[in-house]
Amino acid sequence: MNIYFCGSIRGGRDLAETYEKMIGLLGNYGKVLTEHLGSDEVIESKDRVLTDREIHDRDLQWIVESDLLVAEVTVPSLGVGYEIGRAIEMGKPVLCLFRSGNEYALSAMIAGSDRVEMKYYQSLEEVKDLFDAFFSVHAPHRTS
Ligand code: 6IA
Repeated sequence: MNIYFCGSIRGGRDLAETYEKMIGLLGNYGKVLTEHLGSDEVIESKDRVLTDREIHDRDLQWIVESDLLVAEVTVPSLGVGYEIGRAIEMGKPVLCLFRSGNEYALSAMIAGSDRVEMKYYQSLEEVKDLFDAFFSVHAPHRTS
């Protein structure tokens, strides 16, 4: 099971720690292709040497290779929105998570899409339950 996790980079790193924790949880269900998203150091060291074109093409190829996509959508990010749209067009299951009770407003293009599973959370405990529910439908026979 290949999992593509999305979280804001140039859109803002306010929730970087949350991304890191979500990536840790997702590791229980499969291989997270975008493990670097939780760590500023890794993004800086690995991706500074890549051009924007190389980052775009590599990430898109990873979406192709993924079985599904999980996006943390609280901090607005053009890249995350773009990835969600591309994954939908490829027919991949998409889970979007928005942390309730903060200063950010969720785009109607995500909140209003019937092609994403839109979920709201406040704690990581809730996120665990949301992952269990999502993966029990989309990866019912997983072994890890
Ligand atoms: O528009 P954003 O930068 O917030 O888009 C973030 C999303 O696009 C993430 O879900 C990533 O999958 C993807 N993405 C954007 N930039 C990168 C990147 N390097 N490395 C990997 N994935 C990326 C940017 C490095 C730079 C800040 C030094």
